[in-house]
Amino acid sequence: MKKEETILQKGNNFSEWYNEILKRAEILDVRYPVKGVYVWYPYGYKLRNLIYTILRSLMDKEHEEAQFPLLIPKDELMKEKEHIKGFEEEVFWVTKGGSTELDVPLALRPTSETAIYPVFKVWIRSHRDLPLRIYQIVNTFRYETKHTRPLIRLREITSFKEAHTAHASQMDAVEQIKKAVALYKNFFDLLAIPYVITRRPEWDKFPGAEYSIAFDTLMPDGKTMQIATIHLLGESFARTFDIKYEDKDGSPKYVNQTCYGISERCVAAVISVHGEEHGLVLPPEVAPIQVVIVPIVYSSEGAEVEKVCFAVYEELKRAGVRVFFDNSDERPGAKYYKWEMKGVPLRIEVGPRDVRNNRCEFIKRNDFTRMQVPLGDVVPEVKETLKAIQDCVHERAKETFFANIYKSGDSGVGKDKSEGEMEELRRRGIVSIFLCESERCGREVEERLGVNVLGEVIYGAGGENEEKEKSEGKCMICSRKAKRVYIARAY
Ligand code: PR8
Repeated sequence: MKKEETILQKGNNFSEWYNEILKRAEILDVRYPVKGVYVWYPYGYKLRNLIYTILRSLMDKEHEEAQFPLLIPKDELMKEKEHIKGFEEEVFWVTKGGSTELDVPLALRPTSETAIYPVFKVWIRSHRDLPLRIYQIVNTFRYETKHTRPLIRLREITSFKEAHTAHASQMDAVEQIKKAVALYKNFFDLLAIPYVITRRPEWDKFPGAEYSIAFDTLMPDGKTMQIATIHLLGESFARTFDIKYEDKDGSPKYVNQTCYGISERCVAAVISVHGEEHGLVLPPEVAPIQVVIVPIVYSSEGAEVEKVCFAVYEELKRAGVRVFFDNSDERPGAKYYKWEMKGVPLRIEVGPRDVRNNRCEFIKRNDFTRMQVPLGDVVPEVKETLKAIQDCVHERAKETFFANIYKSGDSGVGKDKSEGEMEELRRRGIVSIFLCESERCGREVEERLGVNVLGEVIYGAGGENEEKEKSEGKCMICSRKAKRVYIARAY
């Protein structure tokens, strides 16, 4: 590609690249005058909707979609002690109606446990009502004090998919956790986003949960981003909100609960992981426009070219492909630039010579390779090529991701290693080390290396076998028995 058509190199200054691409590809307008609150452009919103359509279709297999209120009365929000301790500083409050002070201040939901569980209490009566599995896709509000970032750290999370389930026993709830992990794996695979899965350390679990499992991906600057979490709540919320069911033998029992969530960070991941210096590279599964047709019209044969383009357009549309025919007055070069920036996976060019030879030309966005295709084969060739692009984008992302997961030796990282080696580890993507469960050792690693402890490895560089693969050693700080954990600089 020509030099002037490139934008910033994403590796060198990811933050600048990211902000530039959100603007130029028309994903998000960041000019709204409230910190951490942004506007979706129509193109960005289409991308968001396609991603959430996939998520919905996966969720709908075993969950029902519902919708709960945005406002939570203060007394409900304050009920679960651990939960509110975790969220206290992040809550936005509504305290007035017009000029009248409200009797009970209302919180804008930071997440909806305390809005949903009082309703679960009245919905759940008997064992026949279980399992109950609902989800909603709504906006939530968090008064984030860390540096806010579009799609990544928001004060208004616009696309919070939260699932809440209730079960008859802990065993059933744990089974649900496994299903949620499988569902999220499936989801991120379709987005071609690689991930590791860890069990978060005790001190970093969701407020009120027994344990938390998280998916993290790697951003181009070497920092990880948490893209999904799954929490076992056990009976803690059921006891607080008195959610009981009558068991088969007539005895009252508390339900056992789980919840799990995904935000528009999944859109940020698609943009950041796949994009490059020419703009977005969208996996065909989620591309608002999968194919753009560009006529190359210089000569008297223009009308003929347009006619062929239109026929190809009609044929692809009928075949269910998301196709756009760009017959605007712009020069072809300007069109290429625009659609490359927006990440359209496949461009079809038709010029006078192509028309004479009854063919067209395919240009793949992911590697800019070209191929000539007979007009009669366009539909099957497009379908095959889109599938190949999807796989290729995924493979490339996985290659980069797994090349940036390192295993440190068992001899200890902090203690024995030189400053140079420590700096190297800090700089790298995800590093696996041995660390015991104590918060003191975890915090020490975080401080000394300037990283975050992601947690015990459930699914990592070794795939499903990671656990079996030498998963026990000595803690790098205290030398006690320890498990493999991942550490990384995290968003
Ligand atoms: C729960 N309750 O709330 P979680 N901006 C963008 N994305 C965010 C932000 C933010 N400020 N904060 C969190 N996320 C549970 C599960 C119902 C559902 C994203 O869990 O607090 C992160 O990817 O862990 C996080 O993993 C996910 O939302 C769920 O939030």
